[in-house]
Amino acid sequence: MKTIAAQPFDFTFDPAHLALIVIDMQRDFIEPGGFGATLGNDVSLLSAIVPTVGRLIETFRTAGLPIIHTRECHKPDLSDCPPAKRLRGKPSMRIGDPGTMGRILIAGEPGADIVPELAARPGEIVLDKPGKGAFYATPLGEILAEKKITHLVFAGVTTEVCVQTTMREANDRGFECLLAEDATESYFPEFKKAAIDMIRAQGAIVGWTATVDQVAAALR
Ligand code: C5J
Repeated sequence: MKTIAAQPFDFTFDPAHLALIVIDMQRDFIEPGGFGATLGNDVSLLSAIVPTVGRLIETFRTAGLPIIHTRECHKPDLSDCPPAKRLRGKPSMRIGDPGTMGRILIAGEPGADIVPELAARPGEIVLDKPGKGAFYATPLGEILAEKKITHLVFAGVTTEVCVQTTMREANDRGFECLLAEDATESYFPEFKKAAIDMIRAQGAIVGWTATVDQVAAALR
């Protein structure tokens, strides 16, 4: 067994049952001209964590542990995109519209891909998901069961939307979950802080948080 010096208390796990889930580190959220930018967000906040997420991924690669990357995107015919999602708000471009990196949030388009610095390596799983949570309408649950995973480390964007939703889904399914707090980011710093506080409040009601250095120290 190994232990990460986490908050609100130590996170103890068997490395044979640990996996990393990297949520939506896609060009559409992180680069100018993508979905995040069409919603009026400052994407530079998110691009700043790319090296830290890369360090966490390398830690798991070195330890030989499973890595799952997710991408929020939709089929080209939008059959998996509820109209409520596409039509809500007043973005400058909607899901499926042609943007500078191809059609916004559409599978197979350049903008839907993971930023090149964090591209998946052979053997790593890349899961396309139509929702905020990575368990909804994907085989994630079956993949984790097949690999006998019980403990999950999370990274990616955005903290309070797809990361927190997936962590809550995982928590409800019985996984022990830890968020790498410097390998996740929000367009709204106050939302990131609130999400981290919520996750570890009430005796880790959703899960634990720790820095990438703390995770790496335990896996070395
Ligand atoms: C959002 C995400 N924010 N990956 N998606 O719409 O958090």
